[in-house]
Amino acid sequence: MSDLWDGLRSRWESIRHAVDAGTPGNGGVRQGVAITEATGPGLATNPITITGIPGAGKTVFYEALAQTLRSGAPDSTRSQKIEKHMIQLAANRWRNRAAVTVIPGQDSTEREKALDDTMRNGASPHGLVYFTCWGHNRIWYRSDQREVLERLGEGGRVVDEDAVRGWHLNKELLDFRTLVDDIIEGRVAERLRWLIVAVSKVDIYWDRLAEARDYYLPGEQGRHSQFGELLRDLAVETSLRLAVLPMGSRVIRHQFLPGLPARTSQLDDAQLGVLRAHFSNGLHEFVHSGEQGRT
Ligand SMILES: Nc1nc2c(ncn2[C@@H]2O[C@H](COP(=O)(O)OP(=O)(O)OP(=O)(O)O)[C@@H](O)[C@H]2O)c(=O)[nH]1
Ligand SMILES: [Mg+2]
Repeated sequence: MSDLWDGLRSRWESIRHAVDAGTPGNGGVRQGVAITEATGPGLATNPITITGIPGAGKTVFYEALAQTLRSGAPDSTRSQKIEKHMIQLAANRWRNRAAVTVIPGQDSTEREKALDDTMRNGASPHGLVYFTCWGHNRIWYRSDQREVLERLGEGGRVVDEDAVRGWHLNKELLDFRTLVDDIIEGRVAERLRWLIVAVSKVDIYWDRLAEARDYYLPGEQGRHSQFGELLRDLAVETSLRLAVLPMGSRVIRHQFLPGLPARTSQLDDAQLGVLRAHFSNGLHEFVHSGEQGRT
């Protein structure tokens, strides 16, 4: 078991080195994996679901992955509905399509319906990308921002960026716990073969990347966060292929809450390109192996 986490950690570290160097490097990245939006008719094979709590970066991630994000394009807004896409993955002579579904983060009937349609009642993706951002979630509406500010400040407590991050991480943990329990107990995604935890928006906290890594990736015996514990449960109780990959999709400043200092991106577009290349590589690996695996 510790081999698994050691392998995932060394992959994470090689990606970090490659980003610092500003080139894809040889950190296991296979040159020439290209992901683009598929056009024309084709079979909807390899269903992939992207899920995670609101404002984690799912919608923008898809645009970065499929390379449809234009520089200077307006920022995203809160997703109200399920977003369905078809991508083409290509590496050397291997080509395939994947149907990608992005579930909106916000609790709503639309979200429940999206989960029913993609993950419950016999429906199941082959792959799941669980989207996280180490507590740098965007709170979309001012009324919600005010509410969080008030709740965190109760009793005269100081509201700083770590307090806000903690708030989001708690919500994320509850969401991921429900998902993990449901997967293990066979209530959702019965035909799932792999799960990638995407640790996104790393451009905002590149200077604290090791802390984020230790939060999301189980360490040696007894050294893991509650999130890491859930991943261990998945590794023990299921035969899913697992990965934890850093990602950055777009250089955008992050404001935790009004009144707190904004954080600007510490990476440039070329470095985000390196992250995308590694993520695309990981996705290709899993889709490819899933195709050869169980049916
Ligand atoms: N700096 C930075 N900002 C990002 C990144 N990815 C997303 N964002 C910003 O984070 C905010 C939320 O991103 P979305 O992709 O819309 O979030 P979402 O997960 O789709 O949110 P819901 O639609 O509420 O489920 C937007 O302002 C994005 O521009 C990233 O990698 N780096
Ligand atoms: Mg969205």
